[in-house]
Amino acid sequence: MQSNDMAPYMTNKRTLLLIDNNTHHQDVFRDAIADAIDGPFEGEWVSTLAEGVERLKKKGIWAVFVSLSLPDSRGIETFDWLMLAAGGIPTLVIAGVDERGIALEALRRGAKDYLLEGQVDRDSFVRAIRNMTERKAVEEALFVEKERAQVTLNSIGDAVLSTDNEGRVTYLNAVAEKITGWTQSQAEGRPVEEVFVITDSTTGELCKSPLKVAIELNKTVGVTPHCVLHRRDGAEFAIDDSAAPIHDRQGMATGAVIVFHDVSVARAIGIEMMHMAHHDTLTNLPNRALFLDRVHQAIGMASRNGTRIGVLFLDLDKFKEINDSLGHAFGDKVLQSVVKRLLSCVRASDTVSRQGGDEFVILLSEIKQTGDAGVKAGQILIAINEPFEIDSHKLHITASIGVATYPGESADAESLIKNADMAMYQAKEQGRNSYHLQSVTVN
Ligand code: GH3
Ligand code: MG
Repeated sequence: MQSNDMAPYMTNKRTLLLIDNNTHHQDVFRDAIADAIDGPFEGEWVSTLAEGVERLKKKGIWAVFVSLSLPDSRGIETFDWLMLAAGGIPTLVIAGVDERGIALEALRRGAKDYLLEGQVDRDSFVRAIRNMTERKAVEEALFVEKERAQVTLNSIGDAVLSTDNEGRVTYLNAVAEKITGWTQSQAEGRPVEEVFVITDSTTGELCKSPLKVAIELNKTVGVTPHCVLHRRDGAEFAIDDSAAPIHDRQGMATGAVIVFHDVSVARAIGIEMMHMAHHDTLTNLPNRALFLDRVHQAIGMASRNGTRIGVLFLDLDKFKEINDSLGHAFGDKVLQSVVKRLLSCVRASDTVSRQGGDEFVILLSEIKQTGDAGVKAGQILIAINEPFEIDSHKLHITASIGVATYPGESADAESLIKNADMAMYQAKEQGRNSYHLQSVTVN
């Protein structure tokens, strides 16, 4: 409804128009207007449809009473013509005593009420005016309420989407339109699964619509964990959502509403922070904490399956000299190149970790016998011994490696790493560029 249509209702007097050539009706209409209690009202009357339509064009009419037997028009057509001219103005029809069927048809087509000719007296007009006033007040209150809700829903940062009981979309606010890529008019009446498409970010499987779950369980359902919303153009958004059933006054579910918001940035930051908390920034390798966790898990698996694991503790020899002669930044590049060599020596299921400085630890998650860990240590030494070419410098690097295996002398992850560390010191003491297998040194 536009504001200029509302203007007449804001003036003090409400003008009622009677379109009827029956003089008795005109008289009682005049009396009823004088007696109507919700006024002040003023009345105008004309005798033909043509005059009525002309009057309506001039605006300012609050409600229309129209007879369906006019000199220039009869029956339901009269009402249809009037509706075209009256727009949203509430209309009451006056039908002949044997025209109840036509009156009911007029109600179906939008008339607010009807009077049959035999009942037209002052009191029936007063009652009809009263009913119209009350209905109008309710409609206006609803209109204001709806406007308020609409403005509120479009002002909040969250997306809001609602459906009817069959899961067909009834409403989207502006944010929901943006995130789903569907406008209100495109989405209205479509199955919600078409408009609000969500999948589980870990399995990629389609999630059941939280709106349908809310209707089925008849209660509010919380966030669908890790879900991703697929916009109409294919873009994806991580979202948090919560859905609730909508009830009518009798408490019956009439649909559901879902509130959701884009958490892509927050989730990406969370994932990044999680990664940073468990990885070394220079090499992007798992750090000490994550490595310890992997060794815990590997020990658990090995004891369940009766298999073996090995831990190699590696420290570069005389690395400080590289830093001192070529600079710390160059030293960093050397560390990164060493990491590439180490990764190329192990299986994907093994873990290479940086403990700090020039120290690395390697978890061999499945070895057949203790000696296999030593063999791997030997292969790594050979790989490191290959000359490095970094920024046109050719370098010869060596490393010392300590080896500990499970089951063996170590009962848990911490002692396994510590024993490998101690074995590494043995290798250093016994000349570097070697590995030490707990009690045996190999050059
Ligand atoms: P050793 O043969 O006994 O292992 O002697 P080393 O010179 O390798 O010295 P050590 O292992 O005791 O110390 C490692 C050195 O690595 C100390 C420090 O100068 C250097 N370092 C530690 N962290 C970093 C880093 O992030 N980047 C660089 N470039 N150097 C580092
Ligand atoms: Mg060192």
